[in-house]
Amino acid sequence: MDQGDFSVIQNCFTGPVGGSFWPGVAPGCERYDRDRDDDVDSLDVVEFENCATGPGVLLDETSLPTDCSL
Ligand SMILES: [Ca+2]
Repeated sequence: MDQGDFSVIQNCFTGPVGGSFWPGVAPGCERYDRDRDDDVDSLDVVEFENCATGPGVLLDETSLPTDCSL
């Protein structure tokens, strides 16, 4: 996960009340709703950032960054 992924989560960002065009999150944005409460808000962004690895570095699910949970 890197800046490229961050640009995607920015496009999926709904704020705490969910999307204005979609009920909940837009199609394709479901994986960014990390706490599964039908929005992509700052709490989801923090969870996302906890799993950041660096430019071009794939997330290794067998060796997650310290604060990352999937
Ligand atoms: Ca959420």
